[in-house]
Amino acid sequence: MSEIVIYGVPGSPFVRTVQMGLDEKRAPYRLDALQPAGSKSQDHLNRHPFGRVPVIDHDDYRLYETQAILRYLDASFPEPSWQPREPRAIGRMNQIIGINDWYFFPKVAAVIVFNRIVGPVLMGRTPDEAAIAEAMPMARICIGELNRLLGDQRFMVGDRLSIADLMLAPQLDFFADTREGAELMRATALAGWLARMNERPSMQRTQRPENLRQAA
Ligand SMILES: N[C@@H](CCC(=O)N[C@@H](CS)C(=O)NCC(=O)O)C(=O)O
Repeated sequence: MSEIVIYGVPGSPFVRTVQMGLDEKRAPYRLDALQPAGSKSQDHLNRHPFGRVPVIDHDDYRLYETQAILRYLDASFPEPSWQPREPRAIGRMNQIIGINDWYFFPKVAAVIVFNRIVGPVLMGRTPDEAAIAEAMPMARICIGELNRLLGDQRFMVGDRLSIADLMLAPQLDFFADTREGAELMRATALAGWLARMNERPSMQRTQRPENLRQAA
């Protein structure tokens, strides 16, 4: 299998999800690292007209949208599968991916992680406390729901790693480094799940750059 190229900003949770996925599948890849502003460069807009990361190139096949990339990787490297077969488990996995993509990332992480860590570290910005406070009700709903859906399972859906775990782990690992995330996740089953995910070599080998790893 030829090397897959990931275009992405190091430390971006969606990029880390794809890195983790490739690491889990033991598939060769290379990260073509973009600067944060690079996602809006013309070169990158030619790859991804919405100006986001990640994008992958696999030979002459180009793909963006993280969950689509993971489904492609799972189809290309079938064992072990990341997708359950039982209908209710499939529904649950897709529900969790939707919570991440529609609520947690855009309405919580993109506000709280950005204001607490990314903005101050990479752009010298002062956190917008009003924006953080405004995001907190949605943060409580997201963490409450994800914790409820996890319940006492080992992984987000049953006893095997799925796309839901790969989508969420980099997001919640970053969020847990903010004071709001740490507080909301304290003593939850979700914190135990994150600790188990953090023991995986795929998490350890895809750490955020050091400057984005300091709790805020
Ligand atoms: N729906 C996209 C979301 C990707 C996304 O929003 N990535 C963020 C980084 S974590 C990004 O590209 N941000 C750059 C920007 O908004 O300019 C996916 O699943 O890949």
